[in-house]
Amino acid sequence: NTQPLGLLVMAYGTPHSLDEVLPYYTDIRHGRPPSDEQLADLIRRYEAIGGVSPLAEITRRQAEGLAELLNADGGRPVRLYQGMKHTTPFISDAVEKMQEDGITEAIAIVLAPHYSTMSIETYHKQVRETAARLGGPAFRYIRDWHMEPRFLDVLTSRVQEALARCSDPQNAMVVFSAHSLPARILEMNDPYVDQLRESGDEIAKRLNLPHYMYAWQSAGRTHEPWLGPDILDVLSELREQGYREVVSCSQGFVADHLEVLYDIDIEAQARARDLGLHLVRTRQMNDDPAFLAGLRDAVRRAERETE
Ligand code: FEC
Repeated sequence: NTQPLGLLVMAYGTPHSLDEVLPYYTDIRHGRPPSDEQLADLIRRYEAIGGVSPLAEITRRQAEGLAELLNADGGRPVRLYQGMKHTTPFISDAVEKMQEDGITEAIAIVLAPHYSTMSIETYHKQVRETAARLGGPAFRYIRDWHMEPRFLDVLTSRVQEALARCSDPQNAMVVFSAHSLPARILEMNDPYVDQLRESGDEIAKRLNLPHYMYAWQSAGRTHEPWLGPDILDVLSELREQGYREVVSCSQGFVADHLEVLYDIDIEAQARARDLGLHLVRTRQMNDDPAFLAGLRDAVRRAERETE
């Protein structure tokens, strides 16, 4: 087939300026505007990381880098489209553009490794609904890619590199984290928690880690219970247990964005400092070509599996 395969790369999206924080936050909250206090607090967090999040730029580099690798591997050429969940260009805009451009077959990938009905599935739903309304393109969906070998290779080296920055790596605790979700996913047979453990256990096995555990971060500011333990509480408990050094690996995220630059680098670091803990964060994937090669493999595999 010589017609290009549509490649829809999706990510969370971030406000392009502080003026866009209100519509962005309202979209995240399913159309309910935040209170003035909530809005001010989110603006304060963006200001603390420099005014805007680097996420939009990193997503662009990741998507373009992935398309470049795919167009250089001798396989079917791809045409890239980018769709964001909460800001422009929205997922539905991207799917409309694909249909207008005459793309009939496409692959959809989300820039987050672990699958949940409350995360990845909500992206897929938007694609499915838009494509159904327009009568195309036909999509194949990459559900998860947390066990993609080249992704795990990079993650392993990132943890290794962070441990090397500890003064006593054998006695440091490695804390794997991902974005928390409402605890009701536990009653929904959702694979999210198991997938986080699957990739974390694999890294631990490869590095023969003496101390590692799981925590959740960045829980939403709502009244319902969220998955725990929260990484901030974990830091306090680890100090009580006698740990002096912690490596934080936010393996559920692949870019430097608010939830890493604020929630870990500012908030968790402040907690660690108060406790007298040395906290070292693993570097994010961003547009590392070795990581993008893992995504390329995932796309080609999805293409083969559904042929
Ligand atoms: O750098 C940036 O500007 C964007 C950072 C960002 C990423 C991200 C990823 C995920 N989220 C996930 C789930 C939820 C759920 C709620 C929720 C709320 C927020 C808020 C901000 C925010 N998220 Fe996010 N998320 C990012 C940013 N997220 C800001 C709103 C303020 C706050 O609570 O802090 C709760 C919604 C509700 O109220 O109903 C649920 C998941 C991911 C990782 C997977 C993915 O990337 O899609 C899951 C990046």
